[in-house]
Amino acid sequence: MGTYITKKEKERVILIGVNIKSSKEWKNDNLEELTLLTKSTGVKIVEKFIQNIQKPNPATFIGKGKLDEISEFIKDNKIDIAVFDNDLSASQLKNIEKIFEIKILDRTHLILDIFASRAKTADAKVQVELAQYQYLLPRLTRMWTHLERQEGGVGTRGPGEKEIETDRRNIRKRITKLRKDLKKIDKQKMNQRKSRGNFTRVALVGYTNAGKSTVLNLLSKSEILAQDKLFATLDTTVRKVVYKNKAFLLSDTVGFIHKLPHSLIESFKATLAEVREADILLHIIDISHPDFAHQIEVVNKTLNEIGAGDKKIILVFNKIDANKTYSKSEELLSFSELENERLIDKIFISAKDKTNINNLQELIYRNI
Ligand SMILES: Nc1nc2c(ncn2[C@@H]2O[C@H](COP(=O)(O)OP(=O)(O)OP(=O)(O)O)[C@@H](O)[C@H]2O)c(=O)[nH]1
Ligand SMILES: [Mg+2]
Repeated sequence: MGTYITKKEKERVILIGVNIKSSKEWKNDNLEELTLLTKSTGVKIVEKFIQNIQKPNPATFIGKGKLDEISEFIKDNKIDIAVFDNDLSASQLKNIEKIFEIKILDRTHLILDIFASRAKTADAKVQVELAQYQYLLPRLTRMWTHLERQEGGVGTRGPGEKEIETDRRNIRKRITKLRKDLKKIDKQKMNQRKSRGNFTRVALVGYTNAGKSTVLNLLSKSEILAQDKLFATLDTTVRKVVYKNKAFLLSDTVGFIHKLPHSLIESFKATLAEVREADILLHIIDISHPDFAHQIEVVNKTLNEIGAGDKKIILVFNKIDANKTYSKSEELLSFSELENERLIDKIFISAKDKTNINNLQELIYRNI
């Protein structure tokens, strides 16, 4: 799918979020996560806008006054892209684009874009492309046409702009083909899993950037890409780990995030099978993150969605080196979410400083 063209000049971006007063849902972190997500695409963030509203405007999501204010800012500051922290309906997208006259990305589009730029293996590429087309199909209007001058950059690693204008039928055909490819991948992966024998299977899960790959590297003495960037890992890696007289299989996979696009979850079911079929989950938590409690909830919710809601879990609180007050977070373990019989144990570690890794090994050993 689309190529990744590096532009000479960085695209200038504004971020837009809302605090919805009627919503009980966890709210706005001053767009911190959206900032990280956006930055990881290499653009320049020029300004952030947050509006407090009672409920989203059905036509334009944010209110009229704010729209005008932002519109003016866009013109005065030569902004190329506006990124929304929420998901927008097709008609909201179109309406806002008419007013702003620049490229609009909603949260799902942005995440899909990041996944597209990270996808390296054939499997990951098929899964991301399928999710992208599913996202685009209901949004196939002429909304992108005035952007044809622009090439590459964030938000265009989807199907090419020209392609979008061609028949929806072509895209449907492509989706059918990708689904077939995905089935083949599913089968291959299933056979691979069968051929691995009867080892106990342990899967690393967690919010993106929590330290899953770092833990895998430590426990299996291998070298998976671990990076300070969101969604560094898109594929599943499985390693055989031998500790004392026991061997088990340890897998590392794609990280979760608040509002992970549903189409991505669907496409990544094959990749996430390792989690679904695991005997034990090691839930890695970045305890140095101010929002880690919310991240735990997001991971639990996502586990339910992929059919892994009933797995035994060991909570691994990571990055204690970066959070000196971690002992206090023990209190947080009284969370209703964590008080169930699925929780078999918990441990505090630093994968970076290799603190408590022996105890983690012992803990896994005792439970397999
Ligand atoms: N300070 C500190 N940083 C850590 C620790 N463990 C991992 N990190 C850093 O956190 C960042 C993310 O680590 P990864 O292992 O790539 O995280 P991940 O969960 O695999 O992330 P994704 O694959 O993107 O979902 C890297 O920069 C790591 O070096 C730790 O114990 N302390
Ligand atoms: Mg990783």
